[in-house]
Amino acid sequence: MAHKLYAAPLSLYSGKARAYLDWKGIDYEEILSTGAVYKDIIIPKVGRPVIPVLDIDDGQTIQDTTCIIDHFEATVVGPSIYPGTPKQRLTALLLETYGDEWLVIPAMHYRWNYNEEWVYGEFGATAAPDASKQEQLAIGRERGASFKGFCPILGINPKTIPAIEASYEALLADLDTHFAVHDYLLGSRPSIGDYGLIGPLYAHLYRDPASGEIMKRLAPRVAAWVERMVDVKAPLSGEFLPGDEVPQTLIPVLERMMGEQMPFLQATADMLAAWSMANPDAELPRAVGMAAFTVEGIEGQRIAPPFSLWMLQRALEYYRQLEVADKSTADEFLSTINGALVFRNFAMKRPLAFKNFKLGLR
Ligand SMILES: N[C@@H](CCC(=O)N[C@@H](CS)C(=O)NCC(=O)O)C(=O)O
Repeated sequence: MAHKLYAAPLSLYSGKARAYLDWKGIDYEEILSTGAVYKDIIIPKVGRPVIPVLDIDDGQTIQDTTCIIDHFEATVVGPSIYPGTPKQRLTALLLETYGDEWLVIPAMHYRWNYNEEWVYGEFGATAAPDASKQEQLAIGRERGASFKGFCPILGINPKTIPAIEASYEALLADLDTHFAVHDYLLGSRPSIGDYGLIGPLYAHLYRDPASGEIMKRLAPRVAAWVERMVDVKAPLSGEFLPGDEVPQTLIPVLERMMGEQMPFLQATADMLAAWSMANPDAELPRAVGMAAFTVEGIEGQRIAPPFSLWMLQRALEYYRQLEVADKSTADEFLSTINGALVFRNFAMKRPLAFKNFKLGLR
């Protein structure tokens, strides 16, 4: 019996899981996350309405794309999407966090400010595939409203929008230069970093029609990378670059992450530490308040989710556990990246664990 992936074409993290499972050559069946599937399967198993969810053929249920990926990385022999060398591995882990937890900002902005009507239809077609187009639109408006409602709390507003667009266009330009030479971030094999980026860069920024038009016009090589990622021609193929090389073309991408996301993550970590002192026995909330961020010189405020810290913790723990020689290689590499000092000195006072579909203090 094949594994079952409960997912949807319009969903950011579904795109990440699907692209990975296809490259890894996993036998699975994708099941659309309709209203009935949420009610009868997802909510009873996971406790909240979220996709993607994977039912493994042994009866286990896995939620969170990183956990889905790590399950197969641990159980399927053959090529891995985790590079084995320090600079590449660190780059890949950092860019997973950047894609998963930061590029959600441009993804949500372009979806809701350029594709709103279209995406209501998509929400409706997902929730009730057998309903009429008109019914789907009505259902989609209702379901989509709560997602659209995330925009202001993600820091998307008239003051920040020009900066969010300028930053996204600069990122596209940097990635377009990179993909002129390399098929994936670190060579001819996709890494966990590619899977972090594909979430926002596929469903919202490529597949939503008005966003896709922008990407194809400004950065056709990024669009071609998206197509390579989601339409897998040769599972389990390719190699990472030899000699632990991280192409120079990725430095501006890492610097953008260090400049925009890393100070925000440190603010989130500080807020989490204060929150956990004040609420020693409470369950972790999805956000521990609002924190400031700066994009292209413009300051905004957005919700500060501990989950983003759990993602960053993966990179931090990898970096801090390196043996002496690898650690100095990583340090030398980080010293070439503007803004990376915040990462090197990151103060994560409250380590986190993600267990039984819940994030908690470790
Ligand atoms: N970090 C998770 C995120 C899953 C997620 O946020 N999925 C979105 C759809 S793309 C969702 O269902 N959001 C609703 C919610 O979390 O309440 C993952 O990698 O799977």
